[in-house]
Amino acid sequence: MRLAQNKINLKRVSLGLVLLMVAMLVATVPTGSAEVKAATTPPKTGLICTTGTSPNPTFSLTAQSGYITLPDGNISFMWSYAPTGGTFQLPGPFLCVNEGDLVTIVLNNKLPEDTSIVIPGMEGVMANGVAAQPQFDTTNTLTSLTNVAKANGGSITYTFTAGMPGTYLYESGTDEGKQVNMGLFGALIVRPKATGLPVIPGTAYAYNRADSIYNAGNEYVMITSELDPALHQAVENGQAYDITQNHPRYWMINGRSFPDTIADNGAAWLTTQPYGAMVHMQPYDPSATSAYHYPAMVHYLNVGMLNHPFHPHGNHGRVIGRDARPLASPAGDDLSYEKFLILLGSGQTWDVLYQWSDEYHWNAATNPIPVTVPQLQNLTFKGGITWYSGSPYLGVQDGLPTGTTSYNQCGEYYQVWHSHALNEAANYDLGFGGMFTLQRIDPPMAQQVSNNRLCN
Ligand SMILES: [Cu+2]
Repeated sequence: MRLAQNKINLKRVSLGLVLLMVAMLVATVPTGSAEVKAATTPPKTGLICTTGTSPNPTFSLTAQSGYITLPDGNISFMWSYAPTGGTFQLPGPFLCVNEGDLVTIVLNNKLPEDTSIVIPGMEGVMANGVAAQPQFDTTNTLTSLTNVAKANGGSITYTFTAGMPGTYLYESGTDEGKQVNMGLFGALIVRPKATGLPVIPGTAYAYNRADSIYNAGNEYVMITSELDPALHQAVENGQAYDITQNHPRYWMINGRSFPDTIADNGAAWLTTQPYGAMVHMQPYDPSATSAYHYPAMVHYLNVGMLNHPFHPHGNHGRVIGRDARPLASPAGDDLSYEKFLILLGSGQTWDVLYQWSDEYHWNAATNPIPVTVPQLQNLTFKGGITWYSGSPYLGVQDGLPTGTTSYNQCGEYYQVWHSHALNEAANYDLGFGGMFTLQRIDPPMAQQVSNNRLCN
């Protein structure tokens, strides 16, 4: 009976995978439409790409106002880039294009002031057919880093060839201190041609290098930003605001603050904040045919004004790219490096690979952890809620105190992943919150099956 149940569950899993693959195919099949397209059924975690029709993808974005919610119940007025004809969202859509594509971004402006888009590191950008360039007023004062869409209904068309693969910010180039803080930012990922590199099902490459391979089902974006509610209130009410007095109170990943960061993509109560930030993995699998033989990919982008020391607990990462350039010597030597805590500088992007190895293979029967496990009440509970399985062993669920609500599904582990500037791990000075998410490690599939308890 248990075996039969396993088979049914596994079938469900494979059917789910097939449906997901079909959905991905549908999302990437060229339709000739110039409109922004996104997958209709988003995965619970991980990157949701908005794609166009390669080799000439066109994206239409509208700079407009809207609202987001914060975990403490506050609501903030925002500006952001919505898909034209779609609903307001923060951040702007994550645009994915291929190396060599001729990319068009049409920017429509519903804001009461001029705005624009810059893509730091992208070369040869044209605006309405001429080279994009900084703008000056009649007194020769800089008014924008690039050509603008005029206030209240203007539009502008940017075009460029996506020349170098990697991770790019796109953001306002006009009055950035104000406009980027208001939420005018998003991510652009340029996929490499990967010509001549081995084609391995379930994997992808971040750069034109064999050592940039990763598990394509485990790809994540984390855009970090800060929010000072005083700025947002002033803009909403048409009042003055002194940017030199900027004092962030909310700290965000992908437009959300913890604990909203660990909610699924498309969580129902976060209608204008579609992107989660939980990193969901399984342990390294020595079999080269398993997706978990390959690391997860995390694209970090820091669009804020401050630097953030960032790390997951208990897990080094391998830095393979910075600012959309692979870490390689001119001769092509691998210059990637392992790092526990990385410092996300303002305006930087980092491409980092993560692999979780079950290093010590702790097992209650055959290889017990050589410490006395603390009393349960002293472990990870808050308000009678826990993500702890009741056991320190991966894939094992054990008793929890009476009255505890557990969100543990299958004996999985959770580790924090956050800005180590701990004032940023807060919502309006109240911790924990803010620039903070979780890494979730599920037991290997074979263990899930033998436990007769599949994670999802
Ligand atoms: Cu930490």
